[in-house]
Amino acid sequence: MEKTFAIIKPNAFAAGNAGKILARIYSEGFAVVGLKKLYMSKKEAEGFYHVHKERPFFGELTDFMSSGPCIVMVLEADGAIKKWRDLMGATNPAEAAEGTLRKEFGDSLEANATHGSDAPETAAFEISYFFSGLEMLM
Ligand code: 3AN
Repeated sequence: MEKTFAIIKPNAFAAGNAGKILARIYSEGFAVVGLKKLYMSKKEAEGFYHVHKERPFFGELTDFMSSGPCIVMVLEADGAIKKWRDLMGATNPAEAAEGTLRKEFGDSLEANATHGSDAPETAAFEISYFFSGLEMLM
């Protein structure tokens, strides 16, 4: 079993879509091994997205991620990293396929409803950034 890190971003949380997204997570067969609501500070968002710090959208992205509460999660499944990215769909909701979370709940490239790790190394960093071992007991 593989673990991945996921976020229900501030736009989806504020719109009241967290429940629908969680229902999809369960119906697609993920185990939710960690879950909490938090309101990231700007500094916490900058640390989380440090790999993007040279990108032109870094300021806007970290402003958005610290603009309201979100839900951070650790999801487990066979091939969880790819499985979750497939369920999310393309980064830009306008390009995301029918039936994906970003198509249904994304508002823009930045407010694209969900985040997911893109590789085992990033999943390990992102999980440990937000969760302790104790918070993932099953
Ligand atoms: P993904 O989340 O699909 O792996 P990345 O890693 O390319 O996409 O981008 C990280 C986050 O940065 C995305 N979730 C998206 O919200 C945001 N982002 C990516 N490109 C842009 C852009 N051109 N303008 C604003 N935000 C962007």
